[in-house]
Amino acid sequence: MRFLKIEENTHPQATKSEKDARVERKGREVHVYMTSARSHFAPDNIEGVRVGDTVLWHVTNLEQDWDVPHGFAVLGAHNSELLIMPGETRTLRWEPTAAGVYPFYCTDFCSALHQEMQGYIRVSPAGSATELGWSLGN
Ligand SMILES: [Cu+2]
Repeated sequence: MRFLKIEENTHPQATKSEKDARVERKGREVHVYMTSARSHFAPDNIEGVRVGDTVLWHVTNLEQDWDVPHGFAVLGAHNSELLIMPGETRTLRWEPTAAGVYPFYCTDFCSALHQEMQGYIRVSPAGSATELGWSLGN
C-alpha cells in the first residue's frame, strides 16, 4: 500500500485529527490514540501509566503524501516497531516493567526535522495514584 485516504480509514482505533488525540484507561489497559505528522506526535507527553499496565499505542499517520511513512518505537518494547503508511493506523503493545521516563520516537526518516519527532511517557510505580494526563508540545 502506498497511501490510504484518511477519510477511507475505517480502523476502529483511528485518530483522524490531532484534536482527537487522547489517552484512555480501561482497567489495566491504557489506550493511546496518537497522530503522527511532520514532525511530531500528538500527544507527545504522557503520564499516569503504572507498572503492570499494558499500553496500546494506536498511531495514525495523518500524512497524505504517498512517500511519507512514519515509524514508531518506544524504549523497552520487546516486540517490534511500527511502520505506518500515510493514512494508516497501526497498534503497538507495550508492557513497561519499571518506573521511569521513556522516550518514544519516529523510526523512519520523514523530513529534515525527523530527529525532533519524539516524545516522553512517564511510568509510575504499581499502585501509584498519578492521574492519567497528556499534552502536546508543553
Ligand atoms: Cu517521522
